[in-house]
Amino acid sequence: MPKLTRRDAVFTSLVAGALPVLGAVSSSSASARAPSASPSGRNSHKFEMNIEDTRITLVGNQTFHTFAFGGQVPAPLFHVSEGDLVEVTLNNLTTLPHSIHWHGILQRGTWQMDGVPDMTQPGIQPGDSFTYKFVAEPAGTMWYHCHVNVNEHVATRGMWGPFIIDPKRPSKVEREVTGDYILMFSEWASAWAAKPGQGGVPGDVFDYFTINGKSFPETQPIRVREGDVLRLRFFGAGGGFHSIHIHGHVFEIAFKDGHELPAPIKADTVLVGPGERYDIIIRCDNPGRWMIHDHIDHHTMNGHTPHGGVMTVIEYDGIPRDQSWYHWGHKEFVPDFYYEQSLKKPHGIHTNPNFKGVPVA
Ligand SMILES: [Cu+2]
Repeated sequence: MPKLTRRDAVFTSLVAGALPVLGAVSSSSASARAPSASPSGRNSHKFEMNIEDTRITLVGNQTFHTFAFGGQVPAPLFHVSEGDLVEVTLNNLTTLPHSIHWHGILQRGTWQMDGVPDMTQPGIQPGDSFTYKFVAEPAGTMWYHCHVNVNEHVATRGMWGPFIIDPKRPSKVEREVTGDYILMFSEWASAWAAKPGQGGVPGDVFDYFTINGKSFPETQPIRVREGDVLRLRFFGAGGGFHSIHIHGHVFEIAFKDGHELPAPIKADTVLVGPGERYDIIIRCDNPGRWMIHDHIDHHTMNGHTPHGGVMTVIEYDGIPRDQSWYHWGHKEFVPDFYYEQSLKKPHGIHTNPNFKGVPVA
């Protein structure tokens, strides 16, 4: 096993090679090169990803030590088609063992790729690498996370990212969608912020709450036009519940854990539990400025300060944003905060500088 020192080489495209499990593939990388077709007619993707010690900032001065896939929280977006072949080589550059569980992916015939330490594989030790190979199925909103000491690594160290599998045949509502957004909810106990290798224990006091690793006002607005049809993909990425309420609209809960519901549920609030995904469809038919927030009320605090945490806003085009009292009146808008631009790019793996942490020596 060569010593891995490529902290900056978060992703590299691998050269074409033979896959003993899945057959021959060629490369697909963060540069969004088109995937290749294997002899079976499936597209194939080959990625490499590091796990790094990083420090992210949730909001203000509140930082947190993370073990970050690709150096970022949330981790890079995997976006592929149903039935694609995926090969991911994971390099552990940290000082603790890790793995990846591909949550929601069936691993038919590849149960050894399920990423559970001492159950399906040994943990990937510091300095070691492991290559996962599997078929991307079923379609839907899936995700990936470490499965070593999940109480710490998933609950408080940010080891999670989205894995979106497009269906071979999109449904009617999927064909209507004009904007696709990823919102991963989690919570943080600041007592453990600077104590990697510890924390995530019963009785923890969670005092910071985030969407995609940021607390309001470091979250971003969702900017829409009247007539847009939004798909918001909610993920319970940490160990807590999040009761997500949207003002001014009746949305449809259309997918549960990636699977389309036979009868969508009309609602204005959806409770997202740990590990769950809900995809909701919002038809933008009510111009204005509308809150999206966690209705577990203290999840809208940053420590002891109200007006933070899991909050964002739907801003319609044409509604003035320059009122002096509007909290985000002079906000510098950061695109792709919800991977909404990456999701429109060709299939592959998509990094996101918004989520990049600072390396920790
Ligand atoms: Cu881990």
